[in-house]
Formats: sequence, structure tokens, C-alpha cells
Amino acid sequence: MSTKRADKTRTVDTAVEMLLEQAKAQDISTAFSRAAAMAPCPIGEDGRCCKNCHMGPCRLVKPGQRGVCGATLETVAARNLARAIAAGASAHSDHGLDMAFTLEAVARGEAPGYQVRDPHKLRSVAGLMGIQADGKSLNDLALEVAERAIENFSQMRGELTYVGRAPANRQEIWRNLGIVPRSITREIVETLHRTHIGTDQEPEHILRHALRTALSDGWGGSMLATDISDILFGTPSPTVAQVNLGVLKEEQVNVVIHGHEPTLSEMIVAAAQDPELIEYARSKGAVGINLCGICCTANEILMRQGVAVAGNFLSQELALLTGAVEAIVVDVQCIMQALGDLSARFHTQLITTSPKADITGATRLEFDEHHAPEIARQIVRMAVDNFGYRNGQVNIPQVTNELVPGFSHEYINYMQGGAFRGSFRPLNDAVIADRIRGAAGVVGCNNPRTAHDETHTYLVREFIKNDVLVVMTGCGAIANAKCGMLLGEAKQYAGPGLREVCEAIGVPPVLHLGSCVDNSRILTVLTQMATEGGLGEDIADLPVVGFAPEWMSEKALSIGTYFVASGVYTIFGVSSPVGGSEEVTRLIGDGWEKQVGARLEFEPDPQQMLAKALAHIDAKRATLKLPVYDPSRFGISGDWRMRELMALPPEERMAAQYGRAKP
Ligand code: BF8
Repeated sequence: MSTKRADKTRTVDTAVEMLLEQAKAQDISTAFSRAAAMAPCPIGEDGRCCKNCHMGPCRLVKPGQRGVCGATLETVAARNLARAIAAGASAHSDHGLDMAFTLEAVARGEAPGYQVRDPHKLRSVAGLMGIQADGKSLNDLALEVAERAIENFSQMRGELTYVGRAPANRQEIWRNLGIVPRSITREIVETLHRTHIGTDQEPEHILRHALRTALSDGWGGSMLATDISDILFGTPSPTVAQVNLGVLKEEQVNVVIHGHEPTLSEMIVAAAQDPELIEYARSKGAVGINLCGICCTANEILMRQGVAVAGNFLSQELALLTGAVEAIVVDVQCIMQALGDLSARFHTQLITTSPKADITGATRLEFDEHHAPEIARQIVRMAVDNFGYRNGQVNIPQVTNELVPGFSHEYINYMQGGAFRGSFRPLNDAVIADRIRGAAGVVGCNNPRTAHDETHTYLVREFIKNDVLVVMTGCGAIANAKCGMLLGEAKQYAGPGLREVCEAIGVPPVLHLGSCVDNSRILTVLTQMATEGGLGEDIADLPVVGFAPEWMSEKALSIGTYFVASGVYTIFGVSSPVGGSEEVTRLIGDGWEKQVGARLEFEPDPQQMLAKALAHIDAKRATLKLPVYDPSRFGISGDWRMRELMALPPEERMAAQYGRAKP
């Protein structure tokens, strides 16, 4: 099985499949049909195209061929990867910077509607930044934290503050290699400079700086975005929510929030509950206002407010095809330009709110944190006004499932002993005793070049069956939520040891940690596992793996690279953006393993991905001198449910595994 789509499977989500059929009948293009109609450029796909100056673009397709400037394939592929990582890091980090500006405005009393909702987190972040909290008002402390965060973007010398959160051994590796980030902005600017024509030409040297740039995302921009969001909107803890396109409601005003930043969406959540606006919706013939999300904005308001999720990246166009969406409100990242034309075919208002992102065909309503509640109310009012303009049949697939999201690092600590004795001791002990074989972080996007959600769900099912605890973020988490894997009941699919642990602690075997910037939560969780004792002293010692099986975005490349730089063996699916260069493939594999103790690999075959991951986990266990994995030692076999499912005819199995089709 290859993750490159060679067969007719477009998606494993029945709701998506239903709407794709409708799109075909109505002759509406979607990312699925556009991908099918246009093969990827074979030269650009595997890193052989250089567009860094106007003597080209140069296509290095013959052995030994060089660009007009003399650049080799290795240099071109390394530069392309480094630039993609810098773009991904900048997306996460610009988001983090805006969060810091919002915190600053709140602290100065200039952002009505916002407040420090989690003072405990504020104090703990201040402590991590070396800021004395005693005797300071919340606003004074928030201002100092915001200013320190902003400095992490702009300082030109020194080290990122959060580098000090990593295990000591890891910090030493980074220092010895000269890849401790000085600031977020400086590393990204330097990547663009180094990859300009005629600057850095040595592939290993270029890629070493790519590690540094990615670290400025993981331990900088993303980690700050997560921490400040928790301070302003609350640190997540488990809640129950609904997922899939059936969360749209025919008789209500549907507002879909899509993008990445929680600042305005949190205000829209409040506006949608405003009795005056609900009454206004009733006056227009609706029974209420229904809010739901797509992509990582969805994950942000899901984790903290339990707001329903309509779908992940490849569901965004399909939500509009239901004919039931009054407004889709977007900010930044992963918003398909196709939404502009598509919204014009329906009654949907496409509202773009970020000063950074205008979209042809969209209504612009710029977000400003100084007037957020008014802007949010204006958006909800526009959606209500649009309810009477539905211009066709409403067709909402009646498919939903439940999930339990909200596993912040703080909650994972708490769930293992409460406020008094919270620690990672039980988790580490379960790994040491072989009840849990290891852990996998399965994160990242959808990509229409591979069957939607298929590899995400395959890997997660197989991991938990093999007693591997799974943590998830982003679109991968939504994929698994849709088929019920983010519920306590999913323990029935888990191996015996993992199931025992889930039953003892009362958690699902698959933990939803949040949005893509919240991959930083995985870094801090791994740090605590590494420093808790019994599993080595560095993240690279742990029996863990990272995955982005259906990746497509530059952000995914940045995440994967900071996982590797932090010591986590990481496997991507689909295909390799540097596959044209054996040397660059070697440098990010063997080369990075030698330098930072972990490899980045691109593996299109899901079964191979799984085999490599389990072999890696077992090898790390052996190095730690832990018992050889033996599922027969715990509980009763956890495989019975999977065996029953596999014995069912394919349609019945799909119905049993994915969603609940309501009659
Ligand atoms: O930041 S997983 S498709 S939505 S890039 Fe985009 Fe990828 Fe989804 Fe969240 Ni992350």
C-alpha cells in the first residue's frame, strides 16, 4: 500500500465521500478533483527545481547536471528544504508573535473582552522565563511575560529563552553543533540569506542551519503561541465534543471558523452565545446559532471550549457544499483559495479577518484585538442576516462522532497523580514495565495525493493494537476523532498492556494535544519523560517516534525537523521533497542521526512506516535494557475487537469503524 493515491479511494470518511459525489453531480471542482486532474510536477516534487534567481528556473534532471550558476542537485535540494522549513517556522512564529502582542495589549488594559484566564499558567510561564512573580499584579506580570516573548522574536544575540526547558544533554548537543537559536526572526532571515543565489552552497552546512531554524519554531514561536494561548484562554483539560460534517445544523445559522489563531475565534464563541444575537437569529427564522470549526482554529476552540469540529483540511470546501453554511470566517494558513469562487456558488459569506490575508471574493473584516468583541458580534450578525438567503437544497451528511480532546501537558501531569502528586512516574513506569511499548506522535495534514485520513487512521489503530500510546494534534487528530479513536471506548482496540493503563488512569489510548502550534506540548511532555528517570537522560533515549503521514504544508516540514533536532526519529508519508538527491536524503537520515541523534525519513508505504517505527521503539527499549515487548504478559488480549472487525464485510466494517450514520 502506497500513500500516493493509485486506486479509487479518495477518503475513508463517509461524510466526505457523500459530498464528493454531490460535487461531481453539480460539476463543482474540489481539491480532490483538481489533484486528480493535475499530476504533481515531477521535477519540483523531489527537489530538483531551483527558482532562487532569474537565470533559471533550473531543472536538474540529468546525472551530474548543474544549474546556470553551477549549483549542484544536492545544493538545490538542501536549499529548497531549508526555505520550506523557514516558511513553516515563520507561519507558526508569526502566529506566536500576534499572541504576544495580544497579551501585551491585555496587560496594558487595551484589549476589552480579553483577560488572563489562567493566572497559574502565567506564573509558571514567568518562572520558566526567569521572571520573578511575587508581589506583582497579574497585569504587570503579563506585561513582563509579553515583553520577554516579543524579545525572543527580535533579539539579535543570545539564546531563545525556552532552550533552557530542554533536557541538559539536548542543550549540550545543540551548543556543540552551534544550532541554539538566537532569536526566531534572526534564524529565519538567515535561512533566506543563506539560500539566496551564491551564498551557502554546502548542503550539510545549509541543513545544519535548517535545524536551527526549525528549533526556533518548536522551542520558540510555537511554544510561545501555546503558552500565551493558555494564559489568555485557559490551559485545556478534557471535555466532550462532536466531530464531522453532521455537526452543521439545517435549522440554525451555521458559522464555521477556519484557520489557526484563537484570538478572534474565542470572541466569536462568546458572540454566538449572546442572547441578543440568538434572539436576532430567531427573528430571521432560525432556531439558534451553531458554531463549529475546521482545521487548527477548530482545534483551539475545541480544546478549550468544546466547540464542535466540522472537519479537517480536506473538508473545508465540502462544508460549503452542504448549502447550510451562512458564514465561513477565516484568518491565516491552510485556507484554500478555492473558497472564494465556491462561496459565490452558494449563499455563504466568506469573511477574512487577518490584516495579513486578503482573499479574492471574500468580505474583509479586519481583526483588531482592541475592538474584538464588536468585530465578533458584527461577524455573527452578518451570518444571521445571511440565513434567509440559502439558495438551494441543504444537504448535511448525518454523520458525527464524539471525542474527548483537551490533553495539555499540564493535564497529562495531573491525570497521573492529581494536583498534589502530579508527575510522569506512572507513565514512565508503564513504559519501563513494558505495559506501554512506546509512544508515537502522529500529527499533520491531509493531502489529496493520498487517500484522505486513511494513513492517519491506519497507523493509529495499529499503534494502539501494539501497545503504543498515541498523542495527536492538527488534522491527524481530527481524522481519528471522526472514527471514534479519541474516546475512552477506543481502548477496546488497544493491546493488553496499554488497555490496562488506559483503564487504570481513565484516559483514551489516543490523546488529542491540540493544534499544530501545540506540537510544542509534545516537546515538553517528552522532556518530562526524559528527565523523570528510568528512560535515559535525553529525548533521543526514549522509545518514541514522530509521524506526519499525510503531510502537505511547509509547517509540517518545520515541525518534523524540530522533532528530529529534539531527538525524535520522524517519518513522513506521501513522498520526499528531497527524493531527487541521494546525498540530501543521506544527510537528513544518517547525517542528522550522527549530529542530533535522530533521522528524518520519507516513507510512502504505511506498512513500512509502521514496521520502521516499531523496530525503532524496540531498539530504543533494548538500548535502555528494558524488557523485550511481550503482549501476553498483561490483561487479556486486546485484539479481539480488531479480529471481529476484520472478519466483517468491507461496508459493514467501514460503518462500524467510521462515524455513526444516523437513520
Ligand atoms: O496547522 S495539520 S493542514 S490545518 S498545516 Fe494545515 Fe496541516 Fe491541518 Fe493546522 Ni497543521
